[in-house]
Amino acid sequence: MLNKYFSEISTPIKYEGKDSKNPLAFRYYDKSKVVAGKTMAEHLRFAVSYWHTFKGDGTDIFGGTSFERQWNQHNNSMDNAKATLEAAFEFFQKLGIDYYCFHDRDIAPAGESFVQSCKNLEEIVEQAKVMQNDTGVKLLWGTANLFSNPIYSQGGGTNPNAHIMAQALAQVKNAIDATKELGGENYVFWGGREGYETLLNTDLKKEQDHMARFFEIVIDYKKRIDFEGQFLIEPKPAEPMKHQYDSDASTTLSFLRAYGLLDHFKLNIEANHATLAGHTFEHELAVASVAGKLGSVDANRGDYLLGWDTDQFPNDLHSITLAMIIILKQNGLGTGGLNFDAKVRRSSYDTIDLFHAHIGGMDAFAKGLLIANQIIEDKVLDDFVDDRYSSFNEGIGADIINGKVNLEQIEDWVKENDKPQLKSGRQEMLENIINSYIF
Ligand code: XUL
Ligand code: CO
Repeated sequence: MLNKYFSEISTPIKYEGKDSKNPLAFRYYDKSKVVAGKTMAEHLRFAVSYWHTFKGDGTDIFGGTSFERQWNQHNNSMDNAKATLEAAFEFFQKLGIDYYCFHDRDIAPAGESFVQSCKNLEEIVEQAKVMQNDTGVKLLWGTANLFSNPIYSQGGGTNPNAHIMAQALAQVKNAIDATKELGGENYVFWGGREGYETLLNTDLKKEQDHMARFFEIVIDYKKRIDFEGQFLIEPKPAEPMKHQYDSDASTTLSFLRAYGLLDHFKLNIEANHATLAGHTFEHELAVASVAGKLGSVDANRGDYLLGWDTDQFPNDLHSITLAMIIILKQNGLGTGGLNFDAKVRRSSYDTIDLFHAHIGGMDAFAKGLLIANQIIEDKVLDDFVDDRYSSFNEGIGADIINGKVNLEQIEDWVKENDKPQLKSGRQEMLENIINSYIF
């Protein structure tokens, strides 16, 4: 096992059970424990996000770097990128995590020219491939960073400049090639700057038509190179743009449906993006899931008091339990997983903080999985929900649903059957039941 950048951890993090007081052990995440026919590792498919964990340096809009990482010499060199890759694989092994996710410009530096950037990426991919083979760590998904380079300040696929749209497409091609080369199981589109700042200079129709064309071109390429990974779109309402086209799950699904693209995509739902959109995490997961489109999850959380994407590590067991109920009910995430799109706080200076953060997130989801599974096995919600709609199983309810009555016949029935019986939704009782499983 590599041992250079995280020497404070000498052996991989272990499962020690719930009574352990060791802050560097798992109390619930027992990789090989079988729950409902699958191991915890198979259910949860955790991934580390490269950009936050290895490229994050504590910078925020009020100040620069606050973490000094041994692998980061704060330059754009390939040596720096290679050292970062080594640090990454050492971290994966010591944490005992099976997957990672990357952005092209984080794993390899942008060069002076587009051609040079592509070469840099290819070179790093070769090294990553060797390290994946040596360690067994796999790529959950790759993506192209179409938001850092100033050329993308007015969008990638929706940029008003055709040259820039073309460059965005070319960059995506290379990022898909890299993902395919590394056996990536999915490829994510995060519409970083696909949106607009002001309608005064924006043709909304044109920009969405262009985005759809962008996807068509990429879908055509995916087919021709036989890339079998799942395409995922990650909704987010705003930030950096004021309005983003893929603002939430429902809007994204409508866009895909309107342009006939639905079959080619699933969604990557992020908890913090859900709350920024004015929804709960479980709402976004449920909207995607009932449409058969919940493909993967960016597992993080926001802050109730801060109105931006704080990308904190997930630790809210209530929210995680509700999320795991939805995931278990659709029989897992398929090729997707739980990617910690999360960063330690600016004042968490030490590399050990990266372990605490991930251990906490993994344990919270492991515990959430156990609780959710018990709730499902005991059918506490299912039976209630089934009963709540039972008036549609017979009589007028069944007739309406099965198209057996027209509007006048319905009116006649209502005239004969005045005053519906009101049945409580029992929200408080159900909330108490969920809590009784969590406590
Ligand atoms: C940004 C964000 C990205 C995506 C991947 O808000 O969530 O990190 O997860 O491009
Ligand atoms: Co994300």
